[in-house]
Amino acid sequence: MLQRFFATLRMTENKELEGELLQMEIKVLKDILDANEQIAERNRQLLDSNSVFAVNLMSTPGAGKTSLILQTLKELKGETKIGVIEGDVSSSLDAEVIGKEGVPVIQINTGGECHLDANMLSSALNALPLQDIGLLLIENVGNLVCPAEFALGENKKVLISSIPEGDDKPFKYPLMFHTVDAVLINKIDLLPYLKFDTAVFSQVIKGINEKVEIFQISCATGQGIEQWVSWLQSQMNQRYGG
Ligand SMILES: Nc1nc2c(ncn2[C@@H]2O[C@H](COP(=O)(O)OP(=O)(O)OP(=O)(O)O)[C@@H](O)[C@H]2O)c(=O)[nH]1
Ligand SMILES: [Mg+2]
Repeated sequence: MLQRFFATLRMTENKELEGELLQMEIKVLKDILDANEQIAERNRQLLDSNSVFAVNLMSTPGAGKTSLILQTLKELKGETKIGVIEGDVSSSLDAEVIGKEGVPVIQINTGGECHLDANMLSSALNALPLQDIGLLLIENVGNLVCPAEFALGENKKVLISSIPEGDDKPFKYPLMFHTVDAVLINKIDLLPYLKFDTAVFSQVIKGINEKVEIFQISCATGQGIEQWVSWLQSQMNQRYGG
């Protein structure tokens, strides 16, 4: 929103003024990200003091974030106490779906913002019974740009890419692919019907981010969910012990 505001201001014939406005824009954005990082650090400390492992789930709209949360709940419900934060521009539809599973869930409506930020997360954390939670799944707003820039205080960032989106997204949104710890290629049950080269896609992602973990999953059939969940458990164990 802020970037749009500055872009409009910069639509001037005066090159000197345009340069000054660009500098001002860069400074304002840096200040916003610095302030966000400070709050994210406080969130990190709060989560850590309660031994809560937090995962920030990001994707385009409809790639399967809520479906993945449901599958993860199904696999882990007996073993790990899970809390969920649902981020959407508006509505509480996803929180209602998750709430039916009997886990604590908080809906954040960003009211137009295309991402969650650390301040929004801080309010939601205050409303959750953190002492009773071992794993916190945070569904970010569906977007491949802004969520990559705003730390929340999470332990891991996970991107869900889905087959219908096409395999060119790492070229178009490199920061997102560079930022995350794992990429889940979802909807692989649709591979027979759509053009998507998973081998090339994985190779391109590794070129951007050599440490990233890549899983092929289907939230519709359950394929690959076991591998994702066992990676998640190993990350939690590394952080807080088994
Ligand atoms: N075929 C197929 N459909 C899937 C799969 N995973 C999710 N879907 C469908 O994709 C649609 C979107 O899934 P959601 O889980 O709501 O996606 P989301 O990322 O939470 O969507 P937003 O919250 O709106 O951004 C739904 O119709 C799901 O049933 C999958 O593995 N295969
Ligand atoms: Mg959703």
